Amino acid sequence: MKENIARLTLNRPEKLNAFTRTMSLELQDQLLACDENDDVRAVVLTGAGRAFCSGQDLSELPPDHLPDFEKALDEIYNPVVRLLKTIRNPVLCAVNGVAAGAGANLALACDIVVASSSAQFVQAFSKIGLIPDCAGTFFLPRLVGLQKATALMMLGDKVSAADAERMGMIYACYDEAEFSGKVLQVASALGKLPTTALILTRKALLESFANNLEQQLELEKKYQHKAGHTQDFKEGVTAFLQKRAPVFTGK
Ligand code: T3D
Repeated sequence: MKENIARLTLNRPEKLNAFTRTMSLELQDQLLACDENDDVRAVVLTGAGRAFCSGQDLSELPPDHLPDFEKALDEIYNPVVRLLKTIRNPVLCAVNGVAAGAGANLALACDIVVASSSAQFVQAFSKIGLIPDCAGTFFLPRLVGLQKATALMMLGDKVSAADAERMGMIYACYDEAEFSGKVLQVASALGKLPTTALILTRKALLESFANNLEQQLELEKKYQHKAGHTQDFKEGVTAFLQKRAPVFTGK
């Protein structure tokens, strides 16, 4: 860990980091460890080699020996998405290369997604007769709208990182040459911000999907009360009045 940032790397580059049960269990352990470690203020999720993640390892799905899909989602994918949305650290996804199937949707479940200009996003599921999972049907239409999401998911088009940025699927696309520097810059910024306020922001945004205006106003009141009682709030206002940069501790 450097500068309070934990870096988690999907690491099976020879298979474009295709997702396996073992990889999921390791990722779940690592995310939990970040959640429990007060020194971690931001998490970066990325892939080794030329890909971010090519989705489910298809060699683990022999067509003549069908797996229990419900069990697989219960144990391999859904726990990861839940952790990404509940751990006490903001998660930056650094999509270094192709992100396909569950790999694309794993990225979209992170708080902020940036990608290298060489990356592509592919909703590959329809090509093999499956439906998009890993919460893709939840996040993608909310990011790009129902029409684009439907077309991308039905047709399985490859979307370049630049187009993904243009359509609001991701926060930013950076030139390959400057990608790692930019990732570090965004991660460092996240690691220095008031962590509790960031996590309450994530919760408020997520819950807004199920709330009406009145419920959301009440929820903002509740979370603002929490944020307003952190040391970081005191520090933020004090620093502003003293005309200096704040030093947030995440407390
Ligand atoms: O219950 C459940 O578990 C269901 C859950 C499903 C969730 C899903 O994620 S379903 C979707 C699964 N993913 C895919 O269908 C994507 C398959 N891969 C591709 O379409 C392409 O590989 C890519 C678009 C990602 C990249 O293309 P390209 O041309 O850059 O690379 P490549 O040559 O196709 O792949 C390189 C190697 O990686 C190759 O192996 P080889 O020939 O060099 O030995 C290829 O077979 C391997 N690979 C790529 N993706 C996967 C994979 N091996 C296993 N599983 C993969 N998903």
